[in-house]
Amino acid sequence: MKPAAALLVALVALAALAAAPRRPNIVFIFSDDHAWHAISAYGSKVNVTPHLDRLAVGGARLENAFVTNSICTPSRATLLTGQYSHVNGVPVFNPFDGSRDHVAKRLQAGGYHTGIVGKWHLGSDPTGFDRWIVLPGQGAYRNPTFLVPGGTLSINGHCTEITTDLGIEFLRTRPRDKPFFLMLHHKAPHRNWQPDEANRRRFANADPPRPDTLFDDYATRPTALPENKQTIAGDLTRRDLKLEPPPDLVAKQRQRWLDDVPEEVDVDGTVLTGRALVQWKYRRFMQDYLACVQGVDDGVGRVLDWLDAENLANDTVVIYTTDNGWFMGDLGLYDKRFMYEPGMRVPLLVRGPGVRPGSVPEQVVANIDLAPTILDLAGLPIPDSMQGRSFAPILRGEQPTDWPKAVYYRYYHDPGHHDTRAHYGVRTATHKLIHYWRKDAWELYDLVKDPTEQHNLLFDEAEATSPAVAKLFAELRAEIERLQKHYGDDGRYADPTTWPKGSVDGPVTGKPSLGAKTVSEAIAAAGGG
Ligand SMILES: [Ca+2]
Repeated sequence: MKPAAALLVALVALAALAAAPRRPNIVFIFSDDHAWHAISAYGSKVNVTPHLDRLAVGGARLENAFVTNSICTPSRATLLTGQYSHVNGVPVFNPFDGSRDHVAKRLQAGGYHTGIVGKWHLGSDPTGFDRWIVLPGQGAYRNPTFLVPGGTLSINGHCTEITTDLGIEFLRTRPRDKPFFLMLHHKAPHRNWQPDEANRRRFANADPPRPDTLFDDYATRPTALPENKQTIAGDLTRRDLKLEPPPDLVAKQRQRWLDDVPEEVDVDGTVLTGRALVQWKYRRFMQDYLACVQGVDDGVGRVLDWLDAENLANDTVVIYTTDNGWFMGDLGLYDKRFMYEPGMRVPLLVRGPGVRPGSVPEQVVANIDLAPTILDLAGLPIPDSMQGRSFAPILRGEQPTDWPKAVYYRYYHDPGHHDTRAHYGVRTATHKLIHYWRKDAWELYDLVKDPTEQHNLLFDEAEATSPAVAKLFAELRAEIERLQKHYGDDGRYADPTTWPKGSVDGPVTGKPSLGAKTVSEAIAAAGGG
C-alpha cells in the first residue's frame, strides 16, 4: 500500500473510532444477603443508607427486581451467565465450570480491563478477569485470606473495608487506554454478621421496629414453612447471638454451647423466655446485621467519592445489587431461599451514563437480565445463550411494550442447610403461585391485597374452588408451564441424585501461601489471571 493510501485507511479508522459512542466504565457492586428493605431509598424502617441512596437519587431504583434461585452460589453463576441454574449447571453449592461463556469474558474480549475483588463462592478459579482476588468459600470477616492466581495471601483488617480498598486500588492502577469493568463483591452482610468496630458500636443499642409477621403462625401455609429451620425463635444459635460462653467451658464443650439454640437468656439480670426472648433475639441479630449493612453502605460511599475525585462519575455506570433477598424477621425468619417476597426480591440501583436520574422503573426484572444489560451498556452484542434481556432501554426511561410480565423461579437445595423445601413458581406484578414439587403442594397469593403473603388462597377448599381463584390458579399454572418451556427447564435437577458433584467451600489446598500483604501488594499479585 502506498503511504498516502495507508494514511487514508488510518484516518478512516480513526474517524470511525471517534464517531463510535464512548464506552462507559462499569463498576458492579454486589453484596451478600442484603434485604431490599434495609435500604432507606427502598423505604427501610430499620436503617438509613445515605450512600446507596445517592445511587437512587442520581440514577434508577428498580422497584421490582428479583432473583431466580435465592441462594449464594447459584445466584452468582446466574449473574455471570445470564442463565437459569438448570442451564448454567449450578443448581446448588456445586462449582461453576470456568470454561463456560460469561459476561466478564465477553467484556475482556471486547476491550475492557476486567477485575473481581471479594466474594466469589463459585468453587473454581475465576476466568475472564485481568485481575482477580477472591475469598475462598464464604471467606472471613477479620484478617481474611484471599486467593490470587499464584496462591493465597492474607490482608489485615475488616473484610468489608478491605474489599472496598481492593476495588479502589484496582481502579487506581488500571491501564488508562481501556474502559474498566470491576466486580466489587462484598462478603457482608452474610451470617454470622461480624461488623467493623465503628459500626458495631453505632448499632450496639439499636432497637429496630419488628415486622408485623415476626410471630407468624403459618396458618394456611402448612407445607414448608413449619418445617424450615431458619426461624428467629428456634434456629439462631448462641454463636449467632454473640453470647459469651462460661469461662470454664473448653474445646468441644465450648463449641457445643455456642452451636446450641438458647431457650432462655439472662439479659441484665432478667431471664427472658417465650415471646420476650424471640423479640430479644430479633433485636440482637438485627444490631449486627444492620451494622454489617452500614459497612457496605460506607464502602459504596468511598467508591462514589473516588469516582467523583477522579472525574470519572459521568463516564462510569455504577450498579448495586445483592445475590439474594433476606428475611429480617419477616414470617418469623432470617436467611433466604424461599420465593416469598423477602427471599426473592432484591435491591437494584443503577447510576451513570444512559440512566435516567431519580427514576423508579416498575418493570419486573431478574438476575438473568444483569449480564445482558451490562453487555448492552458496554455496546457489546448479547449472545443468544443468555436467557435474560437487557433492561438498558428501561434505564433510559423507555417503556418497551413487549417487556416480560412475570419471573420464573426455582429453588433446589432440599433438604439443604435449613430444611427449605424445594419449589418453583411464578411471580407476576400482582400474584404469586408456588409449587412445592416434592410435596405436590401449591400456594397462591394476591400480592396486592396480601403483600406479606399471609393468606394462601388455595388452603381453604371452598375458597380454592371458587370460580375466581380456580381461574387464577389455572392461568398461573399455565404460565409456569409456558415459562418452563420457554427457559428449557425440563426438571433435570429436580432429584438430588442428579445434582452436579463438588463443593464450593472447604479449606484451600495446593496453593502456595504468599504471606501477609498490603492492599496494593495484593492487587499487584492479582494480575495474570
Ligand atoms: Ca447470599
